[in-house]
Order: sequence, then C-alpha cells, then structure tokens
Amino acid sequence: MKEKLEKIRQEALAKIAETNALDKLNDIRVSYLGKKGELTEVLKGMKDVAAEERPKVGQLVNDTRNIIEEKLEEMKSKLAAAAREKQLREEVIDVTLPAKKNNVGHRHPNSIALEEVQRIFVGMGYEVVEGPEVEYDYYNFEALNIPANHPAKDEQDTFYINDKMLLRSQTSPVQVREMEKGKLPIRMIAPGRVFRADEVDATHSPSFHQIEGLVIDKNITFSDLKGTLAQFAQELFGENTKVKFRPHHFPFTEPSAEVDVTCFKCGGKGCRMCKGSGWIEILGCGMVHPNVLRMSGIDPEEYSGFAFGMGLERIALLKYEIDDMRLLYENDTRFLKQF
Ligand code: 2U9
Repeated sequence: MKEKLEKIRQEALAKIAETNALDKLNDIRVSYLGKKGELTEVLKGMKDVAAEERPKVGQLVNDTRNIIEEKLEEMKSKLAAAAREKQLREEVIDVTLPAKKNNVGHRHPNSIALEEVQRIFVGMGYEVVEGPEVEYDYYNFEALNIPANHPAKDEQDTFYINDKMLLRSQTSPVQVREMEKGKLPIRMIAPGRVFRADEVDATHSPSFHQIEGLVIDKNITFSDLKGTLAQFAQELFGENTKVKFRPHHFPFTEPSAEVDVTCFKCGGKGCRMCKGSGWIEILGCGMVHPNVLRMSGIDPEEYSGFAFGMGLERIALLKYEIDDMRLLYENDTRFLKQF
C-alpha cells in the first residue's frame, strides 16, 4: 500500500510539473483526487488493511492527497500568472503614441450661406424646390421670354447637349415647371447648380450656384418685392442694411431692377470692400413678365408676381470676405475651417 501511494505521488507530481495549461491541470485533479480517481480507489481499499495499520496508512493517504493538492494549487497560480503576463504583453497600449487623427470635415461656405438664405425665406413662408441640371432649351430660354437671337443663347455662353437640351444656365426653369403645374399661389425659392461657358477667374466659374425666388398671387406688386428684399437684406447683412433698386433689363421681368445693399463693412461711408461707393450689388429682380406668365398658363390679368435671382458664391464671398472664388472649389479644409 505504501509503495502504491508513493508511486501515485510521484506520478501525479511529475504530471503536474509537466503541465502547461490550466485545463490539463484540472484533468490531473480529476484523475487522482476525483470520485473515481486513483487516490480515492486506494481509500476504498482501506477495509482490507489490518486495523492497527489503518491510522498510519490513512495518514499516508492524507499526506499524499495534501501534497498533490498543494502542487496543483501551486501550478495553477503559476500558469494563471503566466497567462496574465502573456495577455498584458499582447494587449499593451502605448499611451505615449500620438492619437489617430479623426479628420472631421467642415461645412462649405456655400452651404453655410445657402442654409442662411433658405432659413430667411422659409421663415417668410417660401418652399424650397429643386429641378434638373440638364434642361430643355424651352424651359431655360423660351418659356422665360428669352428670344432665339438673345446673346445668352450663344453657344459661346451656354453648354448645349443637342438642339433641344443644355446644361441649365439659370435655375429659372425650376420655377417655370412649378408654374406649369397650375397650383397657385406660388411662393418658392430654387437653389441649385448652373452652368455657363465662362473662363475661370477670381469672380467667374463655368459651374456656380444660384438661388432664385418666385412669388405669384393676386395683387402682387413691386412694393411686395421691395419689402421682401429689404427684409431679406436686413436678416442677411444686419438690421441697419438699406436697399437700393436700380432700373435694369431682364427679358423675363418687367420692370426689372438690380439691387444694392449698403456696405456692411463701412455702413455706407465707402471702403475697400465697396470700392468707395458705400453700396454693394447683391441680386437682380423684377415683376414677372406677362409673356412668361401666359406661356405657363397663368392669366396675367388675374395674377401677378415678382422674381429675383442671386449668385450663391457671390453671397458667400461677400459675407465671409473672401476675395477669390477659386478658393471655394479647392476643398482645402485649412481654408474651409475658417468659416
Ligand atoms: C421666372 C421668372 C422670372 C429670376 C431673376 C434675376 C433677376 C437676376 C442674376 C443674379 C446674378 C443671375 O447669378 S446671376 O448671374 N439673376 O438678376 N433673376 S430676376 O427671374 C425669373 C425667374 C423665373 C419664371
């Protein structure tokens, strides 16, 4: 019995010493100390041991059990420490490394200006409507009372796709399409990209953006137009802003005007911004030409309306005091983040 216990002890301790994984250690525990384990089997054989020998043998069994348990515990701690050590080594975080840069973009000055203009007109009850960038000659020119021989129709100014189609040179076709629907009154703005065959310079680009507005209802007069644009200018450039209407000509409006605002930089005294005049031109406008109303099925005897149009880039350049339009198209975040 003594030899058997000694053999069990040696075998178990050797196996424990060889183990390199925690789950294997548990297998060893079960195979020696478990219900059907080798040591438990020896205990079951105690009944065959002579009565006077039993205390001694019992003590020996207990000693063997204790030493196996002790070594199991020891190895368990060793393996657990090694596993933890390995995990720490593998998951090490060097807090001194520079953080990964999360490059967040920035709203474009065009977008900021557009949202501001939209906010003002939506506040006055206008709807924002969009339309196609590729248009029919009819909607871009004819329906707007622009005659076939008008210089704007020249191939040198407009990008034609074929005889009938072109890249819109203004957002007015969106308004024509809205008028054709026959749902009156209309109170809308049409923002969007337009195209003109211009050379790129500080104030021109072959593709830029416009915001046009259209109001059609009974009894709409030039006073409504003046009041609306004066309110718009005050909201956009400050409450002390004044507006000036200079007579002009557009084929689609009659009468027509260009609108200047008092310089928001010098208040009208004259400075570099307004080239000494105290005034800055911001948009064009007028009462919708009766021919334009008629062509879209609206009776000019019953309804009248006003329209206006502005270049979005021009508004952005003025508002943020940017002196070159090309900066708006470079998408350099160092530039964009200033606004
Ligand atoms: C309909 C009828 C009339 C839109 C208008 C202007 C005056 C105007 C320019 C401003 C700078 C174009 O971007 S720009 O070069 N626009 O001066 N636009 S009235 O008139 C319309 C529009 C639609 C049915």
